[in-house]
Amino acid sequence: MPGKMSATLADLLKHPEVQKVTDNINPELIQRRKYIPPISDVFSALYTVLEETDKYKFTIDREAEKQLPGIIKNKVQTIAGVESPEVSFKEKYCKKRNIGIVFSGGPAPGGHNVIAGIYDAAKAANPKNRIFGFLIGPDGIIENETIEITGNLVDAYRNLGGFGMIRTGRTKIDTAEKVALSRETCKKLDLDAIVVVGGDDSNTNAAFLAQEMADDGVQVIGVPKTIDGDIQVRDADGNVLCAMSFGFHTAARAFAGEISNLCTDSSSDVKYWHICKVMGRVASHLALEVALQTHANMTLIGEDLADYVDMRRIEKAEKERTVDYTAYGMTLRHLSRVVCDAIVRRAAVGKNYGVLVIPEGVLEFINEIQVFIIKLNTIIAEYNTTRDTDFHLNFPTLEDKLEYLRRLARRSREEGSFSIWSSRDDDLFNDIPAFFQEGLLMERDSHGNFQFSQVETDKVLMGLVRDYLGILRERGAYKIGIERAFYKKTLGKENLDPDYFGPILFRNYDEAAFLLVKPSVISVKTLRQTLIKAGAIRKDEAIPASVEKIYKKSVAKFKTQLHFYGYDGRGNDPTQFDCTYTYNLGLTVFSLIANGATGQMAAIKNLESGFSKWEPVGIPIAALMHLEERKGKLALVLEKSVVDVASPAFRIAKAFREKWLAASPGEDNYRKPGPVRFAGETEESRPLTLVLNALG
Ligand code: FBP
Repeated sequence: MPGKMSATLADLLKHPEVQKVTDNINPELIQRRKYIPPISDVFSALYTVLEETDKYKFTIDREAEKQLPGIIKNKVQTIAGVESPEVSFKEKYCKKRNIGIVFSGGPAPGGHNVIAGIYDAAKAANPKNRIFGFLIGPDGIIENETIEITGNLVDAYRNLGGFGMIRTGRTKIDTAEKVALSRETCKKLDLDAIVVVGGDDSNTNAAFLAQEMADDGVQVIGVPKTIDGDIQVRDADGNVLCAMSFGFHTAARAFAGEISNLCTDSSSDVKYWHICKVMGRVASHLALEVALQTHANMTLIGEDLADYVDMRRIEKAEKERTVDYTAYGMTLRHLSRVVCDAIVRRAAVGKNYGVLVIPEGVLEFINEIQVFIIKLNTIIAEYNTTRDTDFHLNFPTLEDKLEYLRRLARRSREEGSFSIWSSRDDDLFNDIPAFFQEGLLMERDSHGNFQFSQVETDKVLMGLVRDYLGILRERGAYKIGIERAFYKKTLGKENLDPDYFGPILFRNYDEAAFLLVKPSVISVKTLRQTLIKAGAIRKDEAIPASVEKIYKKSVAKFKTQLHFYGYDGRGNDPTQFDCTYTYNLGLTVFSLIANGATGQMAAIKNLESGFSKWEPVGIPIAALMHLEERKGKLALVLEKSVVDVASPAFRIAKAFREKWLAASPGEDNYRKPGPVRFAGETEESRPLTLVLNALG
């Protein structure tokens, strides 16, 4: 500005407004940290007691009985508040304790509030209680890498997302050596209890640690964490004890917010199909919640695909008096056809755009892929154990790995008893694109799980979709419907009679609101031939510009944008639901510890109802365990809870499938969940899946 000197950078940097807006601490953060989540009534009392109940029954696995004798008889424990218990109880409850806490597995919003809950309850019981955080996951226990968690540290992380305070890792304490080292750490820190905040595998690990450490007097308590939502606990009669792991709501809301924005963009720009892969390496809970939150045009649910039965194949086989095993579960090819059908139907009403949600674990539910995953899991695990070396180190390139598989196929031809990898497996595997072969062969995680987040599931499926759409285009079946009014207006501008050209150009001119160019017209050349044949133009005459324009508008190009929603949502700050849930979980953990429990998982019953009905409980982990194939061997684990296709949430979403696909003239039916908001009125207080499932 003339006559006015601009401020020097040094002056600018000193300016209070600059300092304010460039500070890491902004008003949002201050407000978050200050928020005090409501606590369940029982925790308002000075002390809490545990009451065992026989109300819940479990089918106990024989192997669990054998391997976990010390905790297999544990029961569900409810918590009650007491104001003035006996002196001996008070002494036990308030005795000085050292408690270690570890995060295990992927981050999930709310973890810091679990720590805050434990810290607040522990300090209230006895200010001398000390809480230690194991750094970077279970490695921190094995290697005795800890920090003491102080009040200031807790305050800095209250209501904040991520696991930044002590970080996390995926190591499993699964060998005698690691257990011995962990035991040493407990001794050195004089620990009374360890709290394992983790998913199904980590809670499994917690149960084994509880068994191992029982004689040392170290209690072990698990906490159900995972954005995937696949830790849900019911007893044998179907009574829900834990409706959802923490972190699920926040991640689902974050994904839904982003995907809803894509719905808005897609229906504005009308040129892209947005392909959204969402985390959930096995279960499709996140995808289902996103569907309910956004009403995206199409959401695949893996569990639904596995449930598919091809009646035509079954009938055909019955007539031929055979059994067709391929009739059960959907094949990848079939799935791609289903997706294509939806795309073609939307295009026919002028909507050559949309939003497709794919759960990252969808391939786990596709029979032929699942077979490969299991076979390769076994081959890799067997290779590593029999040779005490690493498959991936010894076979670094894809070609090396394929060569090893070829050797196995040769062996199966020579030795009749060797069947893990046959020539047929090898042939089928070689039909798969190289990037997907690489994905299927990639390193498993420390629990032996296939790492779906590393595989471009969406690319595999969309490759098939793209190929088949190409075929449909050639056949004249994939076309963009032209709005009748637009057609009339366009031809009118050139003074052509739309009713004359209509029946020549379109296959549905008589009745439809959106006109479909005849399947035989698949190029300007075939358009020309059609017009000549109908006598609309002479051989030497040009195609009328408006007619050509209409034809070109009907040509469907399949343009996609791929998105992956996972790590971003996982890093979100928790919703009020998750803040409250996790803080109360922390209080529950301390109550379990102070009352001497071990081998239990802290949980909140009635999460599906309003907060006033929440009921903190301890759930016996050993009673939930069963045998499952892991790293090629049967192992005792906690069962993952996948989407129940008979649940109200799924059935309702399925009932709306056609509406949300909106393959009919008119508006789409998108829903805007809005961003995750912390202050003010929030639109919903819990996951929609929970709300709906509570109805059934
Ligand atoms: P947890 O089961 O440990 O909570 O992790 C789940 C998850 O978020 C999955 O949805 C995803 O497939 C996986 O973590 C990604 O793992 P990583 O962080 O090792 O890439």
